[in-house]
Amino acid sequence: MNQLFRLPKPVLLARGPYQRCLAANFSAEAKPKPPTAIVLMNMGGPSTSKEVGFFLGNLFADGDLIPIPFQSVLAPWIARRRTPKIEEQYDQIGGGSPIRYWTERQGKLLESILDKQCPETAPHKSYVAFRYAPPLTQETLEAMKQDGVERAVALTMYPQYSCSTTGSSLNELHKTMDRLGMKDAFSWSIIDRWPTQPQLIETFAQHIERSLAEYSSEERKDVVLLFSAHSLPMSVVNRGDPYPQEVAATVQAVMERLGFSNPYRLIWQSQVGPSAWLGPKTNEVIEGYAKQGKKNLLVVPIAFVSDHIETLFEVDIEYVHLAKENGVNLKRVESLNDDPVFIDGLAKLVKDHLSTGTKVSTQLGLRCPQCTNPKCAHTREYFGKE
Ligand code: GF9
Ligand code: FES
Repeated sequence: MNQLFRLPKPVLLARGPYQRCLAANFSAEAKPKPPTAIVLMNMGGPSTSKEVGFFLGNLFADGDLIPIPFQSVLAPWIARRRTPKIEEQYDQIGGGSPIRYWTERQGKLLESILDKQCPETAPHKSYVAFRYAPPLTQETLEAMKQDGVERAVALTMYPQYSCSTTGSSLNELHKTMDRLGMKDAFSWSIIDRWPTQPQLIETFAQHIERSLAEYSSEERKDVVLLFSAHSLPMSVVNRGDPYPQEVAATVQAVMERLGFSNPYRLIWQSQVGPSAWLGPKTNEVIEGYAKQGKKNLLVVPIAFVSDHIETLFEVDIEYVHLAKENGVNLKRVESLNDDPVFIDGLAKLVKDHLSTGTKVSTQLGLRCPQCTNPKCAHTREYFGKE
């Protein structure tokens, strides 16, 4: 493992806010310890339906996600064309995405556990860096600078790594620091994937068990578990993206934990446009199993850790409706959100990361076999691989 960050500066007085408060009283020189930043990365979502246009504009401008020619000209045009329909969807789930609420809450809860469990790196301060909605990477980096941060951990909130999700966030982080002249401002390490983190698996398993308990005992063992993840374009899969394998690893671990109590499939949702996407598609799976006479389907969103449009609209409204039309009962397990078992797992993840001195995972160093994106090389060079 690479030795990465500067060792913490020696602290004269005992740690913790109470002690530092005393230090401030007795010694003008004793500076407060700078916080260890934990930067939670995700795609973000429009907090109100008014922000849909801005969100989509950023999404279609992301060359790591959607490489289109004349992107800076075409992105605003495509975004504007799609905005009304997506605004309507957000209106149907209460007028906006809850992802900022959940991510900030996850960060705050994480902070307080880490301050108790890791006094060496305390105080910890959580930040959110979204790819397509505020707070964007630039805003977050400026806040960190303002707060005197020296040591920072980039924590992806996508458990499984894809170049279209975590990869894009990391490329954006590096590019924004470069643009702002902040490449020497912080000492970084990265938690880039955690598809089988034990408490992640435990929380999924508990949420499934809680939902299964709602069926009668005769029905229960025949409930089909549908692990549904956001799909990828086949061009991304064939480039060698690690996401399908890592999502499958999560599913396997959850089913092992459940003792393979129920029949299950890993299926893929949210395909858009005319190009080929990874399947089977969740909507076609619902229709297929309805035809085969299945009575109960239980959807488990396996690639997001909090509520978002793909669960609240696509599953809870669209797929529930589709299932009803096809005469099959469809339910969804609760998202992880602020479940204490899950948050404790996040804390364990960060604690282990800080204590081992890992800079990036071994796997981050290996680019997709067919990667032609120069940003992927620059990012790895900067964060410590290649
Ligand atoms: C994704 C998670 C995993 C076209 C948009 C109109 C493209 C895309 C994705 C992958 C999100 C969340 C994966 C495209 C083009 N991608 N979505 N890739 N998204 N949409 O390449 Cl957990
Ligand atoms: Fe996967 Fe570049 S697209 S490393």
